[in-house]
Amino acid sequence: MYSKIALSIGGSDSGGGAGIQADLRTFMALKVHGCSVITCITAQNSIEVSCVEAVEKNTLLSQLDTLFSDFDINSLKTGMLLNERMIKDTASKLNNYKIAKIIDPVMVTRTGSKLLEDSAINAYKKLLLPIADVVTPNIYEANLLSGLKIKNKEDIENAAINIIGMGAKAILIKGGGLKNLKGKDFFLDSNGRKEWLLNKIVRTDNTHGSGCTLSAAICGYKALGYDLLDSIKKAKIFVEKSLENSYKIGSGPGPLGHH
Ligand code: PXL
Repeated sequence: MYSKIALSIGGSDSGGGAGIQADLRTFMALKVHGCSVITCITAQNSIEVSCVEAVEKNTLLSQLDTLFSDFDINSLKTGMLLNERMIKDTASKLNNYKIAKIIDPVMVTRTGSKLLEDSAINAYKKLLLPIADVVTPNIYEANLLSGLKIKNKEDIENAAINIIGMGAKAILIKGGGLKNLKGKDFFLDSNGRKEWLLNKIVRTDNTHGSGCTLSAAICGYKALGYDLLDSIKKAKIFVEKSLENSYKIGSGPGPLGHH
């Protein structure tokens, strides 16, 4: 029990539904020890993000150095990385770690708050996609990374090919942002292996943190030793169950019940 370690590099959600908090809840549910490198502090509840503050470079790098100097970390994921400076600093360290890296290119919350400055999109493409074992954009993020305007399944497949061309070993584009593609995600890897992954649609408004939970669960299953596609399939089932157990705590969308 708890013999594997996963690391989440991302932002704190004071509401406890997304970001680092969702990731640690996910790791715990999978019986993986969770470490965290906090990149930003957000002040948020279920309806708004009222403040975002990035940590200093030294605070970011020290968290990474201190963890890796002692722990045998098995896998890591990145979430909110706010700006180009933070992406550069993170990438400079990640290059040295020979473990599975799940890059969740967090750009905006479901309520429309920006979690990434516009100028940082190129830094994602240049610095993080080339070292990603898998990148997990939603439709909105896939549009920004690929420069396409995704409307249907065919567009998703084309965007995936485009983004794989930036150097990621694999990509999972989450279809949920399009009405007719809820629960349908597209996987493609650099060997050309591709698969549409389908899930039960869980009817709930309490979806805050579902993207974070998916990438954290992929990271957790990778830490436990599953191969990438199995980790993704298991992570999708984990999200499905957690959505079934989601609950409401404020006046907006509530968090998942990590199960
Ligand atoms: O869901 C993306 C996300 C990531 N990180 C933090 C967040 C959110 C969404 O609210 O708050 C800190």
